[in-house]
Amino acid sequence: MLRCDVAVIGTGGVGSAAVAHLAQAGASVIGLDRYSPPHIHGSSHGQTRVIRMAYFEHPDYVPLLHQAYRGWSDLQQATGRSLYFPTGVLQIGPEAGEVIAGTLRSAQEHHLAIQRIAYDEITDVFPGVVAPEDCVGILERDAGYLLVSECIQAYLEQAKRHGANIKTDSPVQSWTRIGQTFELRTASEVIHAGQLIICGGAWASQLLADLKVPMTILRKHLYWYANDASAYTSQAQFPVFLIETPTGIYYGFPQIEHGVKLSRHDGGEPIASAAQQNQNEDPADRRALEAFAAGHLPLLSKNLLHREACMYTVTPDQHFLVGTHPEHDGLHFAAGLSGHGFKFASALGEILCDLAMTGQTSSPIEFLSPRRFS
Ligand code: PYC
Repeated sequence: MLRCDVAVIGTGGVGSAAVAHLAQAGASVIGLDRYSPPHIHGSSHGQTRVIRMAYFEHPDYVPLLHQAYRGWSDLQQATGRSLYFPTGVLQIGPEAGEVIAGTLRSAQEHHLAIQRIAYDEITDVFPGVVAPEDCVGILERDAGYLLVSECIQAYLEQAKRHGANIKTDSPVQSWTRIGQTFELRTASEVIHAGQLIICGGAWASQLLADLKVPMTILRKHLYWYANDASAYTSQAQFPVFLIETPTGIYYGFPQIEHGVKLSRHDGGEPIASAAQQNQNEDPADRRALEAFAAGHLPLLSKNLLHREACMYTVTPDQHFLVGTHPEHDGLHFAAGLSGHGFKFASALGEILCDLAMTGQTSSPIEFLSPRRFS
């Protein structure tokens, strides 16, 4: 039997950060993952993730974003890797829509620098982008993208350097509480841990079933198109973008290596469990995305170079579940990241480390407590 101070189930974005922070804080830590991260079976793959501060989802995320930006910068410095690319983020939508109204609210409440771009100026500033009618643009310059697999690799390197034991290809079959100890079973091992952290991504709805918060797992598709025009390159100052249209919210990135990555943020195909995930194409999703591209990114090639599928794990209000389990005081979790969580992984890893090491955190996470559903 193995013993440790803290066991972490799931070493994707948040779990790898938690393991690294715990190991650096001097805890004996075992990180377990059912695959070998970074991998394409969960929610932390697909080359890039958006990072932005004027957060349309809710202004309460902004303090956590300050912490997340600091965390990514520390990780870059500690590992010498380039992880964050400040290309700027351009958001376009109706003035009163979810994206623009929410972004303006966060920017105003937190005094964040943003630049408004009128509808008829958007194509002048960004040749290659045609905004939906009657929409406005907001450019946030101190925003951009993270390289997702590289972030996970960097945290896992840091974790190992500080003595963490990372067990890959080790699905946790069960966890139970025995007195003050958590007992975890894999196919070949029993682990006893003083504290348990669960960051199981799409597997969280099973691992945290007793939270009784319904989480919907959605299959989502990522597409990379060839780029014959210089318009969509970061050399041409092309930013990450997110566009709210009458038919959906689409987003994409400047060209990186293989091409221009595009995806749809809303929608998605519900699946009963993470075990049902596969890499199959969804022709209707692709048709809708290509109709969006034809209308709003008219210089983009129609040549699809690459495609991947990933999963969102969505809570009823699309806000995260983070904190200490209401019935198990040594069990901490980050779950239900609802398709917008990766950028927070550096902050959430640090917060989970604080909770496991001290039982508290100074980060403002009360709004993410699962108690809001009870
Ligand atoms: O987290 O900003 C985000 C995002 C946009 C689309 C998908 N995720």
